[in-house]
Amino acid sequence: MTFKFKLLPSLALAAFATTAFADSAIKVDDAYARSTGKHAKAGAAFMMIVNSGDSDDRLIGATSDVAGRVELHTHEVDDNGVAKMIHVEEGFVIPAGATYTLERGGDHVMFMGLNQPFEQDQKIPVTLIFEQAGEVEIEVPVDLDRKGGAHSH
Ligand SMILES: [Cu+2]
Repeated sequence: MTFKFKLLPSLALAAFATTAFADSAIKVDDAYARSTGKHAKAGAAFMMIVNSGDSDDRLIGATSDVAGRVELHTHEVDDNGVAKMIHVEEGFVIPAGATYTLERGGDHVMFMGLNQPFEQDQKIPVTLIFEQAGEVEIEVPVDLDRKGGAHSH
């Protein structure tokens, strides 16, 4: 009988943890990740970041066990019309009440030095680090077939 009593507190704790996460002003929708080819050493993740809070937040970094380094990147087209990726050290401002989109040809989370190439439907654990919301842990499904915008990575 005591067994049942011991079980209850941990269940209550788990429920609390879920609620705490749901209360965060930051929510991530429609995330997916991709890498190119079987020998890819790099990959990228794209997503929609929803800030339902009253104050601006800022995505300042990301970490993941799947890669040696994770950076926040954007694309810029230089004077010769060549698109290149830039490491955005100051991160991305997520305005209050707005949705900020990381998409192909634009801002993205970059994985460098992959431990192994991404496989279709694999879930990539990523911790996003926000100035206000702190660390937000997400799982990003790999979708190699997904079509991007006009630009490819
Ligand atoms: Cu990049």
